Amino acid sequence: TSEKTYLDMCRYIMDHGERKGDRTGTGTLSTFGYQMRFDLSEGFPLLTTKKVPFRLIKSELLWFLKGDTNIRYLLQHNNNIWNEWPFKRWIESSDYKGPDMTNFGIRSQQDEGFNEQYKEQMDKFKERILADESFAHTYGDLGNVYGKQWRNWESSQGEWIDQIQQVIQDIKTKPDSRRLIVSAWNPEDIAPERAALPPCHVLFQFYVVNGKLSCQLYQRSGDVFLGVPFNIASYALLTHLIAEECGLEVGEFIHTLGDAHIYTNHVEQVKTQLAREMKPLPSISINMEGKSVFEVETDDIELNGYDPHPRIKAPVAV
Ligand code: DHF
Ligand code: TMP
Repeated sequence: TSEKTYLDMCRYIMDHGERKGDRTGTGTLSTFGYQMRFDLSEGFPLLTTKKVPFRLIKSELLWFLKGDTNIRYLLQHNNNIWNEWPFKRWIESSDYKGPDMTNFGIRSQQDEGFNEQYKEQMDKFKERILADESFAHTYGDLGNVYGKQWRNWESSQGEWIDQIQQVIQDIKTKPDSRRLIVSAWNPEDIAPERAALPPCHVLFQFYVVNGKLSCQLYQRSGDVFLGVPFNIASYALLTHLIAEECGLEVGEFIHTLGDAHIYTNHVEQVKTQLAREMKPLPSISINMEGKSVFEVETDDIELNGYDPHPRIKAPVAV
């Protein structure tokens, strides 16, 4: 089944991954170049060997599709998955006057006293983003990340390109096209002052045959335990949404990874997960009734028959 291809990748990296250092100082087991294929007609590829919070995947994808890059929308939907990166910019700014938060990602795991201080500062930061619009404008924005590149790519001529609108138009009018591509990678925008994190899911391409829409993603860097289960479900959902809008059935999602890694502090969690039995995949239903993919709301997307094993916690490398 679809889930097995993910578990096979985990096993492969555990057995054959090379020890490799990384930007965050955590350390990884890593392999370069790995491809997974998910037949979307078989079921929705949300892992059952651990609970993956679909609610967060929905609100993150709708946030991208709105062209939004500010975590305020995510916080309004009680979604905390992007908080660490704007928080990092905040505590490194001259406006921040609280206790020293340098290297909070690693220190909060090692020092319980510090962890208390960190949680307090993070809570204050979140409250301020929600309450203070001008603070949110300055410190809640991730910069030129997915929402910007997908919906508002800025051309050298000072024009704005809506890649999602354009690719939908092309799928409808030229389904045989071999140019059905959306790119999030803009070499001009990967400098730290322009984007909090250079895009991980860099480029995707659609393909139409026999009335079915398939999608392939190239992801330059994949956190196999934490990020990748989200990425699989997110692109599967995007494929469903665009297929629905274009009057097509869903085909395959093909996930191609560059640096596919398991962080050394996720190894025990991966072992726990690999020891579990897979369960049947859930399905999704989307109620679009005359709405475009840009107007869909979280309540229009429903997950059915999801009965996963319990959640497995793991720290995120910042
Ligand atoms: N950095 C790193 N090192 N790994 C990532 O996966 C990652 N992902 C980002 C941004 N930066 C990243 C955006 N996506 C979680 C999942 C996806 C994600 C960020 C974080 C995460 O922490 N998932 C938890 C649940 C979190 C919750 O319930 O609030 C999980 O257990 O899956
Ligand atoms: P990097 O920029 O040094 O590659 O660090 C980014 C980390 O975040 C890396 O572990 C990959 C992970 N990641 C995902 O796996 N999926 C995502 O969607 C995002 C944004 C990040």
